[in-house]
Amino acid sequence: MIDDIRHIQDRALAGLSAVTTLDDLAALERDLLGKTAELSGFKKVMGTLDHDARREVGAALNAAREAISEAVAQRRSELEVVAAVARAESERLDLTEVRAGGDAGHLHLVTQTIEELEDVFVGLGFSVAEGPEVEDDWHNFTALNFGAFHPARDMQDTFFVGLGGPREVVMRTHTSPVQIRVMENQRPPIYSVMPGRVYRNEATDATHLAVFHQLECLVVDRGITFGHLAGTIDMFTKAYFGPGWTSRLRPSYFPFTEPSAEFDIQRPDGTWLELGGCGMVHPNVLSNCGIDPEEYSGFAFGFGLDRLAATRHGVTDLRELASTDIRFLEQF
Ligand code: FA5
Repeated sequence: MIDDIRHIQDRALAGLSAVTTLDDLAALERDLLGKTAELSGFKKVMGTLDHDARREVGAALNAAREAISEAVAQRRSELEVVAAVARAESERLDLTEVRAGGDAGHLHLVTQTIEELEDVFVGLGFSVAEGPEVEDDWHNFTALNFGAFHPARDMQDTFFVGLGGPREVVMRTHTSPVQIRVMENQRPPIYSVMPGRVYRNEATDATHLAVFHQLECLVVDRGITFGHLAGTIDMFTKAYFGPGWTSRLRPSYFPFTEPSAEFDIQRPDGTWLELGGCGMVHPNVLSNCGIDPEEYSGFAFGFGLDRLAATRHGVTDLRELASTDIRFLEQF
């Protein structure tokens, strides 16, 4: 009887290692360990045995059931791994697939716009600078002449980062902090442009995004006037859009420029687009960066790149620029 039990156990283990699916394993488990299993039949016979023989057969039965249960569990975990690999394989997306027609993709419209504008400004003798998107309060606000409780801080709804003290680290709300970084690290003459991504805690609509792009322009030199500012804005408007386009300035307020203005550009059809802010760099800002405002003056302007690109390419909803729809993206 003991030999029969061992024999059943050996056959069971061989059967288990031959099973290749989880369903077949579940069926085999029922056959081997269920009520109608061959091993269960021995229980009936045990009643007819004497005490010692019963103990011996009982121990052999338990050992066989245990060995088979362990082998079932072991085989189940092996087959689960096989099934998970097969599932992952069937769900695999080929992200390297080249689309029909051999179009391997191209730069995003906003990136193309940044590169084109950099070319315009580099051609005029400007250098290109960059700064971090996670900024400290000093560069994003304080050095730009926003006092601690200055109401103008609320002009730009800010995303705060949970680092440092309360409200000490922000996602930069504009590219103007890069002006500060340039002036802290470079002595005049400064002729620099600073493109980059900025963040505002704003509801999005056709003309507003929460993550968008600006290009900042900073000039600091001896004898810089408001006329240089107006001329530079008009010059780049024509260089980027074409000779039929013009610009205008309207009085405005920014804490870091004095006087300040907003500038609009006029399309050939006569309509205006509000594009950015500008002004003469405030003497406090120059002093904050260790530049003597008695000796130097400067101008700065900053504008929305997404709005600029959308206007030139006839995109009517800025949110499309953040979409991943290939039918939209491949037009540019
Ligand atoms: C500023 O951000 C100032 N730093 C500009 C500046 C620079 C002034 C240098 C003086 C000197 P403002 O918040 O107005 O200003 O934003 C400038 C431009 O960014 C806007 O005119 C607009 O074109 C664009 N812009 C602002 N908010 C959004 C938005 N939510 N989505 C898309 N574009 C935006």
